[in-house]
Amino acid sequence: TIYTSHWDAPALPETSIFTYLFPDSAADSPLERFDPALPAFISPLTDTTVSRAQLKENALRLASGLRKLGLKKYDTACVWGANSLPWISAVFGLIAAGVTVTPANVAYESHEIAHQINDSGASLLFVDPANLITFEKAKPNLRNIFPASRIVLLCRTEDKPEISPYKSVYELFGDVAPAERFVGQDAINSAAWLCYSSGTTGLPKGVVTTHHNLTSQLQALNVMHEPLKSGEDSVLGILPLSHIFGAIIVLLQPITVGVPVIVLPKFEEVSVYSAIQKYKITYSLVVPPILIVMLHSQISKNYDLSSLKALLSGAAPLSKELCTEFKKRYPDFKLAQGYGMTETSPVIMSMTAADGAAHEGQCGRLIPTWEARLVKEDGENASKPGESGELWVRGPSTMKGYHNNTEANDKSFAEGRWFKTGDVLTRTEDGWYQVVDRVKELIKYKGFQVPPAELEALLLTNPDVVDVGVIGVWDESQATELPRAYVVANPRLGLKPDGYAKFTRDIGAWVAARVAPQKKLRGGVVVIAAIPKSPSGKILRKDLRKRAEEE
Ligand code: AYL
Repeated sequence: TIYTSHWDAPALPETSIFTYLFPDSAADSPLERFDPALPAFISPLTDTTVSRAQLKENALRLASGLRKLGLKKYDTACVWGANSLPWISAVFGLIAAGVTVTPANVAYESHEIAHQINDSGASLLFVDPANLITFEKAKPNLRNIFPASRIVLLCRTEDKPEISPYKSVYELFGDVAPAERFVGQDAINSAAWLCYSSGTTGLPKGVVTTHHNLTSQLQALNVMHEPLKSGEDSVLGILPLSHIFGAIIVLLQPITVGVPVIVLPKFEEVSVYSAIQKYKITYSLVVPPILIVMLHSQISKNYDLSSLKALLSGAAPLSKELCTEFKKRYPDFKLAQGYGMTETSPVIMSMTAADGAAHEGQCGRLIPTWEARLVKEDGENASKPGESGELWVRGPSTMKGYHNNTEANDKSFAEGRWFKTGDVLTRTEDGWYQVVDRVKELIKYKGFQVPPAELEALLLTNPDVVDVGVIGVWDESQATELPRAYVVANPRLGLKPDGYAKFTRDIGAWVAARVAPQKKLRGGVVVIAAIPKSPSGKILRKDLRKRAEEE
């Protein structure tokens, strides 16, 4: 059985994401055109508002500055920083110039950013001044040479550190010139975004998200969404814009409905509650650990949060139990859930806020444009309600493929361009889905991807470790998985059980010094005699998971 969405199919324009969002004429885009003076993005930190008209003009000015630096359509640039207005300016300037955006996690360590810059082939870097020290460490490992003109600071011109040889993004602004156009096959085939995801196995890979992937996704979201109302609603922008959830649902979608986003660098209780109160924010995108913090908050009662109508959670499992507890504490907020992946631009399933109460623990119904199958272990499609199977999907928002990686593409796509998600789901008779398991090796810490293969490769470079297997262990109190390493100690250490505590502490600290914080071994380090492996040498993570449950 092949399932489809019960919502109407949207029109699927073949144009660039920039032209779609900021049409010059009605023929350019099916989107409604809103008052150009409406606020698009607001920063409570600098107390600055950017209107829709300014956003577009800034993008066109930056695009011409980028052209002066020699950047061309189809080039790639990396944007590396926390959520901020300069970050947003940089990204819209790049898409206006037809340059592919590869956004990097703000907390990356030097080898992590070097991998993304090298693999993506980025030839320009927008960087948060706070990341300059880490960037200097990464520099010797970069394949592209970055002259000072190709390193641009994500900060206000007036805040530019005096000592830095680099310009701020605003100093690149040139004259307003037309945006690069992508029409027909060019829009279907050209990369707009290049996020990094490990997929079902291995190291982080570039996910080629085309212009058409994005416009199809935004069209689909706007069919199924309860409309956010321009002039009434506003969105809290705390999720990292460098992750696909933030990029599409926080950065782009509000523009399509004429609603402002209040931008903050991260979830921090005081600044978030103050912003909700001050800007009367009505809608927020969240991940489950944020709901846990709100659930146990000692201070949320000191703020007027009554403007908030709904929260939409995604990127990690949100249990029925957490929904119930959350609703007890905050009965006036509607709570809904969505499901998707970087590879699917990202939403596959979702529900409206109004549906949330009746569907706790479920992740929604197929949004428009998607076809889905649940493939059982015997290769047959599940067809009965409640039967579980691996979700395979097909639709115009499926990535073009992993960047320069035929092997991973061959593994991820089945005949007929079905994309294998690596997640196991069930479906009710009337089309509601629930995520019940994951058959891929990916770990998720608070919605962030933690590829175990990456931690394993790192740990094998430690001379005290001869073998290792990494899995995620569930922590109910934080509503997240935590990465845990099982390690075989080098026999030359002559390690005895009374030395395990120090050894595992040292290993944990050694890893923590080398990775972004979400990849720390918060689930612990466990000494093991041998890593369970299949005859072909593959780590049997199922066995490690079973062991973790028994411990
Ligand atoms: P990536 N429940 C359980 N697991 C989930 C869920 C969910 N609701 N959403 C995502 N995952 C897991 O690429 C799942 O294993 O994308 C999936 O394969 O960082 C993996 O996370 C993908 O991780 C939405 C829809 C946000 C999608 C998203 C972003 C998905 C993050 C909001 O409404």
